[in-house]
Amino acid sequence: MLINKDWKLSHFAVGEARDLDIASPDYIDHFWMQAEVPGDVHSTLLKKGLIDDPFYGHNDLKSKWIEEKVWWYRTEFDFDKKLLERDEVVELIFNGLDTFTTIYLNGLELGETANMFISHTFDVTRELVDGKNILAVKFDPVAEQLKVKEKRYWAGFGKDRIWARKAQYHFGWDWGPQIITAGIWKDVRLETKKTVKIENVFARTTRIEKGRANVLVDIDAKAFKEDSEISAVVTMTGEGKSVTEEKTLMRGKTTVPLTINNPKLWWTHDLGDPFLYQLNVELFTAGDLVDSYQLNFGIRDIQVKQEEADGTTRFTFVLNGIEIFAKGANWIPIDSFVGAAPDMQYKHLISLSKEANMNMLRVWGGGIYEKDVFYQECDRQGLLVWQDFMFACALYPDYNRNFMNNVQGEVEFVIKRLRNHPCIALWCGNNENDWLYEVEYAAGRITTPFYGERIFHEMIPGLLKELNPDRFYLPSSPFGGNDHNAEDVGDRHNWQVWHGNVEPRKFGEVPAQNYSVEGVSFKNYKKDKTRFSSEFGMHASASRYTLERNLPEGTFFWGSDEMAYRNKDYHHQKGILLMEGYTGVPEDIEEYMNYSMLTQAEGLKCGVEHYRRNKPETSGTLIWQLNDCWPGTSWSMIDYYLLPKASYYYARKFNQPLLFTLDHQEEDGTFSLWAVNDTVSGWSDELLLEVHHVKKGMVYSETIAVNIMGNQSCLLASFAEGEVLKEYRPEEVVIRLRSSDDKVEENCYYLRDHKDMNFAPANLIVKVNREKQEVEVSTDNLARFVKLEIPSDKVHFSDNFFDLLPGERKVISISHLEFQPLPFEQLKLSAVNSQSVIRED
Ligand code: BMA
Repeated sequence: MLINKDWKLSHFAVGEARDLDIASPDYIDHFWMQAEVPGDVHSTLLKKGLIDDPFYGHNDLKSKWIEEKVWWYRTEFDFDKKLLERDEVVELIFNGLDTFTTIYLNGLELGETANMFISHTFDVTRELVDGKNILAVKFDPVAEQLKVKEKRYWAGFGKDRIWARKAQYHFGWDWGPQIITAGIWKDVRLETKKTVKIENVFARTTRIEKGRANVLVDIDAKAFKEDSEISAVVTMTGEGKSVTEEKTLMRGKTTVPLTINNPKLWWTHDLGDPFLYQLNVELFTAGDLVDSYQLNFGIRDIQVKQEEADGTTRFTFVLNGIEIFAKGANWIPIDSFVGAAPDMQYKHLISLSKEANMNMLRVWGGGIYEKDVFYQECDRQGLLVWQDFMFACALYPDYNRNFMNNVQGEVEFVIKRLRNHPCIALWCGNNENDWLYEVEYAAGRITTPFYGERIFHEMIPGLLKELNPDRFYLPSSPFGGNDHNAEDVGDRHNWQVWHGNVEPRKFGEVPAQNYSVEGVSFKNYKKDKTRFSSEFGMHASASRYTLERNLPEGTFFWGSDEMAYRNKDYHHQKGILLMEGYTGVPEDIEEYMNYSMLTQAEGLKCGVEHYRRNKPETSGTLIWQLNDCWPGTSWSMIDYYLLPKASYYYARKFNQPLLFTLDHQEEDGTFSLWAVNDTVSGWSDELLLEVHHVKKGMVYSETIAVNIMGNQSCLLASFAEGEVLKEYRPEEVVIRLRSSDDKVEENCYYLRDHKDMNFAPANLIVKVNREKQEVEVSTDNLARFVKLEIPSDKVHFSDNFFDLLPGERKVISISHLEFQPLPFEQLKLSAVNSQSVIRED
């Protein structure tokens, strides 16, 4: 029985009211407002019109008072105690409470909670009454809880947060506002259990051989009556076939082995079908079914290869024996108000990731262990998950027993909750703690021991050994080598680009930053021979719609305070330097939107294609970052309203499993052409190398035979610029690579930075077909970075931010992710070099 309805909400000043009075069944809450559960206080107040949207302008500062109050949730529900059988036990379960609460049922204090990341269960068999029951939850202000804690040592983005087992980004991050939420952020329910309940099921593939797979299912049950004999029936169903095994439990536990003949394996979507079996566990006592549990289960094997036979280091995920190149992005919580975020949003973001040919997402350590829908969708859509534990960019008080007990409970809970998901490829202890500790220590900014070390290097690996021994564990990200961010071992975060870090460095060396055009340039990616690039990226503007919706009137201009407020990163000059090197410095908001998006898109393309050419020495690219938690300016590829930036459309191309890519050497004016094959089959094709003049169209072409094996990157040919340009100037041409039978999407390259190109003005013609929701775009001269905009959230274009070659046309289909009507009359089209746009409806 869900208890998500009829919740009421009110607030008090600290010390204003007596807790037991408010918790009492007699308390009059008629004057309280209705609250939505799951959700949070801010979202409820916003819905009621009691606060202004915290994302608009500087409104987040106006809602700070919310964080200082004591918030109470109360609800009333009916329970028919007469229906309860003698042996039955009733549990009250809170799936998620954010964060410091005290819970009362019918005026009785059940307990306190201090961890947002776990569920809280109470046996309330005796405390429930027949008929009307009153449940009350008090949320203490986070700051009140934390103000008594010492904060003498290093933590990025605010020091208080380290004591709170609450999403760390709530305390502010370099891409999101500081909004400290409170509330019942997941379901609340009552569960009736008879004699026995299933505590946990752990299902895993232990062996895959030709024609069969072995699966073990551990069952952990709790008997409420000592003498009950319990038996388990386990059934695995898939493709119309089932396998069933039965076993008796000993002291509440058993392991049931299943053999699946001709198993259908779980694959990432790019390699096959993410096939899921249904696993059903039923417990019986004396012939009665007493509890059951269902699970979607993928049969698959995943490893991380760290060394080749000859000793060469690697960081390669191996799925069912196939080495894969991981392509994807870092996932941050999808909202500052994550409890109120709809499940649909998750489905969209994961579908969009899949469409962009991503096969891995990293759940980053400063957010939350994601909601169930996230992992279910990744299982279903065939994306792997790199799962961090929720610790980021700080030292954590591992010397404090209460804190460590809290963390231990969390780690155990999370491992058990997530370990059955086939999507989870790796566990990672934290985000950047090990690396940054060492860097900050070397810089003399830290003098303490590495607090937190015991969590990542003792507690978590210890618990994983017991609870999930077969999954790879990385203590931190980045990790491995000298220093932790080294290229030759483990994974690496490339923050030379954007943050200007001077690397490589070695343990003990004083860190340095190079804030210059060259220092932050995305061309630095090409020097990076990392084994696995798990973070790298750069900012781009959010979409026009997103900005206009949240900037107060008169502030939508480049250089306004409001625009600066959207950007939570330190040293805003970094973004300007990056654009200065590639597009030139923007002079107005239009240029800023175009230049920042173009720089991000071309920069990520430069990085990812370089890393892919270096396969398998480099075996993965996780871009920082996929999404946003608010309508801000950040590294995201998709903004808060699910409007993809240019980099997203580029990613669909630079991530495609079969890729033709051009590597331009600026120093000597040569370029080479490569084919990268991430599929397991061989690839025979013809690469068409075409040189197009911005006005005259194709001026050179050549066909190159391609014959490469599966899972390979291969150099095809090298040229001096002059060989293909002939009399044409490099500032006036584009090189297009495509496949003679259109097996791959075409890919365009410019041999000069955007600021040095010499485009001719383009005159565009747009034909809009509203019925088919399509537009056809054509141009005379080359149109660079053709952009379509419609003022709505969740717009889906079949392509956007593309180049149209002289005299060519392209049809784009446009839809809303939730099939809402779109204002086609407000469709805007432009290119960075467009002179005129003629629209024909
Ligand atoms: C890395 C991440 C985040 C941060 C990002 C951009 O350090 O792990 O902490 O938001 O870079 O600076």
